[in-house]
Amino acid sequence: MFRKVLIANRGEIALRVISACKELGIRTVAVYSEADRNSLHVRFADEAICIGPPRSADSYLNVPAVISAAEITDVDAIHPGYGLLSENANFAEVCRASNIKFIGPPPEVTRMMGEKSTARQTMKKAKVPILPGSDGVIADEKEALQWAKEVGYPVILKAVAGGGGRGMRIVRSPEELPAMFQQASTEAANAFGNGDMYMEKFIERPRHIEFQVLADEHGNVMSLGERECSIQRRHQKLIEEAPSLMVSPKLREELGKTIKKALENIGYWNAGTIEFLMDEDGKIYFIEMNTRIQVEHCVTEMVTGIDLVKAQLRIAAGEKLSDIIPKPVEIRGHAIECRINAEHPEKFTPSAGKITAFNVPGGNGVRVDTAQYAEGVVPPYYDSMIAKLICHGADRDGAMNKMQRALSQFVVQGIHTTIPLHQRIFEDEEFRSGQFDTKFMERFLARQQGS
Ligand code: MV4
Repeated sequence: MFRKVLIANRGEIALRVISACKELGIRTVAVYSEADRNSLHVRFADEAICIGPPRSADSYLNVPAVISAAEITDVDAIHPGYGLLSENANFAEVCRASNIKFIGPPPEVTRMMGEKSTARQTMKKAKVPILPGSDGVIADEKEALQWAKEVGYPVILKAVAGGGGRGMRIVRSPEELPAMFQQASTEAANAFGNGDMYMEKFIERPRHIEFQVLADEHGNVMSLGERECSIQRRHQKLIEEAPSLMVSPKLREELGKTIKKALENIGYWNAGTIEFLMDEDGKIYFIEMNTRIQVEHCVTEMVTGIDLVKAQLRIAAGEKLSDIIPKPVEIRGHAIECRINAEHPEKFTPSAGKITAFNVPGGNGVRVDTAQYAEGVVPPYYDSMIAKLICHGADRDGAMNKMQRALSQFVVQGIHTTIPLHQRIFEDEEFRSGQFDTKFMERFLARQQGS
């Protein structure tokens, strides 16, 4: 096992990784920006190094600064958390060249999955269901028109280098396609330095369902079931749950097997998430793969009892999956996570500042992952998520009732948070029924306006 690990992140995920390291007897090094001097990840790590000014580009994304910190403190490995450098294949390559173990998949696989149309073709080859669409990159608008005719309108144009909802255009007729293709491609070239586009059949009201996987460095892959992540606003997830009401044990088992084979072929290792869209008929299609630990990993931990971050560390240290998870994975009960953001609950504007009072709920089946505290400060430079509240129940109703109780005991004063918004969602009949899709928040907010 590693002797010492550097955590190249901040906030709740930095603390989460420090916790996993502590439980495995690994020493920890925090890195921090000038805005994070008083952060808990700095206080709870064994060592801490300031790597630059507040803006992420000048600190947490500064590869030479992070690598220097790792060399000065003589760590064996770096855990990147999520966001920031976690899916940066160049960073993983620099780690490799510096003889520091990157806790994540090999850079070749990260780079391939980052190219969304290549990821699509790779999954297709491995018999993972994909949407009808283009084979690889579309050369020009003429080819785009041909693909759209074959696939059938509506279609969606996506940037090969995009993901997470950026660089997409829905096209409903051949008349509007040429202009949209040019617009989207120019936008993608400006945003990502790559204007390549691909195309898929557009699903009007999809559900977002994703499968968690773990893979060791000896060729073994395991599926840990799915999460339902359809409650989103502007591609920011607000609530996630596990399992999905829409995934039958048969689908879970069969898709799990297909995913396992696909990732064995690719030579994947460490933790990963395969994203799918589910259409109105319950059919499921691959869209993207995330090669990192995700924000919402906790709901999977709650229903499987597996510590995913400890598993990441043990995998990176060379252990076998069969030693880390010796028994068949069982899905027990139901877990729901609320992402608590420092935002105005109606205007969704960021709310940075000093927290004056902070009470975290607890009790059986309640988990709070946060790096915040009373008198803590939410800086304006980073993501607005300040806490995750995760509740586990025997079934979905039990988890929802526990969440309502826990939300009512979660006190944050001095800044605005999304807690009141979450409370209203948990009173909503459509949400409670479990029969929703990715358009839920639009309908919900319209209903709130009306009442
Ligand atoms: C789609 C789609 C409909 N049809 N692809 C948005 C984020 C990116 N990961 C993929 N996205 C979508 N891709 C096809 N073929 C609709 C979306 C989409 C969406 C997907 C998941 C969760 C929320 C969403 C919100 C708007 C659009």
